[in-house]
Amino acid sequence: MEIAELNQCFGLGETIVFTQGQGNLPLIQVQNTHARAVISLYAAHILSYQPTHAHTDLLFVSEKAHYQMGKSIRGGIPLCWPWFGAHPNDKTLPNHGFARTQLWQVLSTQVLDNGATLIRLGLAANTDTKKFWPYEFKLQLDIIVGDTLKLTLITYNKDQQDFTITQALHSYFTVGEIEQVEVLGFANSVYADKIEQYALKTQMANALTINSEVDRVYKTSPNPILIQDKTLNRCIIINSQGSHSTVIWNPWSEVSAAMADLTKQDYLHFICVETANALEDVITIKSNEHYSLSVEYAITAIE
Ligand code: TA6
Repeated sequence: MEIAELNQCFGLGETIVFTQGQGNLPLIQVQNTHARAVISLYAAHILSYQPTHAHTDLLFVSEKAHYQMGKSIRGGIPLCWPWFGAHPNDKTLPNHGFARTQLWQVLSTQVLDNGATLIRLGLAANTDTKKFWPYEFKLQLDIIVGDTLKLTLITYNKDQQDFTITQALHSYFTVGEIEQVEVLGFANSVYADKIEQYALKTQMANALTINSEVDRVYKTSPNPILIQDKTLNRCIIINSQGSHSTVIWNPWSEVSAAMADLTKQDYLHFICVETANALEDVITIKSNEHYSLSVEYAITAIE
């Protein structure tokens, strides 16, 4: 659909406006009394969310991000689906699946009773997705832009056979200075350490601080997870459902410098805390059934 047609069918006054973004990719600009947000129809990718009371965006997006069909956008909230990380038995397939490199459809837009805005996006199996994955599926992302940001990713199995997925909402959160940040919620939690060939380790302390590369898949998804940021004087509160694993990633300086779509300093200003079903946390979805993964992000000031 062209931008004019999208505005005609799904635009809602000043609340929802479709525009052409970088690389000619269609964007949804959302503005209501609670917050504003920017969502790319390419990849159903949330690029920005800022509640009215907040001084800084929830999300980090790299200045060097690619806005190009076939490439993932570095930052915001990429959707890793139908597999998280490398494909389990075919390394030639794209890292983190293909949902983050497909153009999605708008299914509906709606103003809710409390003034929040619901945007419902969809992706269905097509000739391109069949190159990567043989199954018939429908994927739906419900985005509620209100005084919190709520996402629900629903996988519908439309195939005649059961299938399995792993997945993640790979959120890049803006932080003031990474070394001043504490991630809270993982006391006594087991994780697979990707930078040590997935060695299993236990984090005893509640607070995780970051001063080197971190790439972990925790085998739990506590509620809430807090990201305490003394520099920005805020706390990001994460509550999820349907997730049994959490990924925490910061590439630190060396890995960051080797990535074409991050600047040298970017690793200082983001942390990924990802609501996931990853590694052994594989979800089986029977034919004609569905599975929901959801998360809600809130921002509060630190008292
Ligand atoms: O979620 C963490 C991770 O899987 C890391 O291992 C790191 O590679 C990152 O995602 C980024 O992956 P990408 O494919 O977007 O470059």
